[in-house]
Amino acid sequence: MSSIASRALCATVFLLGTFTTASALAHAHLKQQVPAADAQVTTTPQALTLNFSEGIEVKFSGVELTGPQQTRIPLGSVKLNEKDNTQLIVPVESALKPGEYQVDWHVVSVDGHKTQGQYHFSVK
Ligand SMILES: [Cu+2]
Repeated sequence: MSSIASRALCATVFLLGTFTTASALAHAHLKQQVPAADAQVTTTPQALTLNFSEGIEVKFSGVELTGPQQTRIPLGSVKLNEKDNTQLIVPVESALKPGEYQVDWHVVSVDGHKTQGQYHFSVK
């Protein structure tokens, strides 16, 4: 489906939703990420990359990384790929120790809808 068509569908769903019950069709869902969900990496990634199903409003979006012992890992500021507004890039600015990491993301898509989620990866 083209993005114009899906945006139109999304707006339609939104309008219908105001008369019936809220619906979550066609918002920005996380499609793919690097490091991948549940992946095990051997080196610190330079950045977390998150690809969504719709364009993202970067001002209203954020990503948090939590490491072993619930340590909050400092990240650089969230950017959009200049050529692809569905891709968020978050620099990782310090070396990651071995262990389990959790990524929490929240975004607002270009149609103004909020979505959020989380996934894990590990560092060997
Ligand atoms: Cu939407």
